[in-house]
Amino acid sequence: MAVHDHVDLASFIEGVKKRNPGQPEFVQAVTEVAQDIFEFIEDKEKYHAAQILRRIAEPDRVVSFRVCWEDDAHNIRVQRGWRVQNNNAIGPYKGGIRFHPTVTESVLKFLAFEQTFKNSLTGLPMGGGKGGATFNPKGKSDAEVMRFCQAYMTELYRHIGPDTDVPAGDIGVGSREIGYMFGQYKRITNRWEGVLTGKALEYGGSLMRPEATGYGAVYFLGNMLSHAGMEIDGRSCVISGSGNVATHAAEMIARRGGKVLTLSDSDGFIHDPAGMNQEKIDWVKALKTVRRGRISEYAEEFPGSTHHADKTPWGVPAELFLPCATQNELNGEAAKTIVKNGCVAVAEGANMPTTLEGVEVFHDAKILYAPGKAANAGGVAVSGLEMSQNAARVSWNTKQLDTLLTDIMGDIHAKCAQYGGGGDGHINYVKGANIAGFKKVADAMLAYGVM
Ligand code: NDP
Ligand code: 2IT
Repeated sequence: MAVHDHVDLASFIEGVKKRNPGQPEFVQAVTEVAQDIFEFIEDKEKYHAAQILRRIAEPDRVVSFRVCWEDDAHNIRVQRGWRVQNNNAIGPYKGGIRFHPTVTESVLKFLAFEQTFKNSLTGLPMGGGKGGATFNPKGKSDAEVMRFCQAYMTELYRHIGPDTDVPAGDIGVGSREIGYMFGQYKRITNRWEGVLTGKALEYGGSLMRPEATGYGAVYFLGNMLSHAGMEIDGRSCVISGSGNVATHAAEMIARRGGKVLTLSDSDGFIHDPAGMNQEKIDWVKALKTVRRGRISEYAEEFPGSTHHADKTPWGVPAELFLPCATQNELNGEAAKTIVKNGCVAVAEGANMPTTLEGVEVFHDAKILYAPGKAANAGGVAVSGLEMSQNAARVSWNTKQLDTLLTDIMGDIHAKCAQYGGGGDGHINYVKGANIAGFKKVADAMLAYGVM
């Protein structure tokens, strides 16, 4: 057998940095995965010889395009849009679309890379992709959002399809935006097909999709706790964000007897020492999706709660933490504070919310720590189920879908335990998720030969 030159981990990371200048988020995501994969493939020549990790860390393609639209004051506006198709070894590219001013090619490449492992973990046939634009929906009228979404889809439609690439929502893209984009795809192609997920129920959406990411993260948290002989009931919980993922995570924590103390947005966080019940959470959902207001208004509405401008919630002592806003929102210092204050578990609803330093702090402290690619996979899993329902032209009920979601989150936990379990019974969920996610994609790629 031929003996191949193996690059070591340090040279591999150096290469990633060199090939992706000015893309720190992408380098960060690849670094985190590479550490575990190098250990796993050390004695497995076939993955080295076929350069599998090097190939997964090089997107199949990155499409970038101009999105031009007219605002209500008749100004011509120009934004940049992208679709990153990272890897379709195990199924059509699949992943959300993000509209936010902080969107860059680096951010979308990291998200599409992570998505590849996450989608593999769900057990469903979905490859990894991600898209987005530098558009900021905040403060825009419905008509402006509609014109932007139509302009974005007018370019995107030629790159996607139900068996090619199936986008969904992410930050700044919810039911309203999916509606405008799906309508435009249908108008251009004259085809009604399951090309997007996260659709409303009237036109092919799936029950449980809005809830799936937040609920799934809490199911995963529950699995971690019960594996360690604990439960959610009676425990305090700090959540960041106040969008789709955060509000549904809060709802399920409250339903399971936990006490949700905080929510946040990019202007600060609110602290409610009394905890949030369903009525308060419903109020936040309406604030964010109907009135499109700011979380600071919570403190005016509910006596006893306070707003902390321009601050993150990590200093509030609690046992459970669910970062559900955005990448790198929880750094090493915040992780130290969280550990010092007696945290038992962290489950990431957001994608890569913890910096590499923060992850190291959690690992050293041996708390239960689930990375986004495992804990927030429930959203894309139910997206996969939406694709199945669209393809079969059927609609499943809430009970069926919740059972499937519960089982998928349980299976992901089991895979993490299989590949991340140590001799002392402690599970390294990052390692487990990285290896289990990698293995399925890698083995499919080996089957295809060199491409
Ligand atoms: P939403 O747009 O519904 O909500 C995003 C929330 O995060 C808002 O509260 C927003 O505050 C806050 N936020 C966004 N950017 C920043 C920032 N730069 N700094 C501080 N706060 C910020 O998005 P989702 O809830 O859908 O997504 C949240 C996270 O979950 C993202 O990381 C996403 O990738 C991830 N995710 C989402 C899934 C889904 O199904 N929707 C599936 C899996 C993961 P503000 O209003 O001020 O912008
Ligand atoms: O990050 C994610 O997994 C999502 N934004 C959901 C992707 C999807 O296709 O449902």
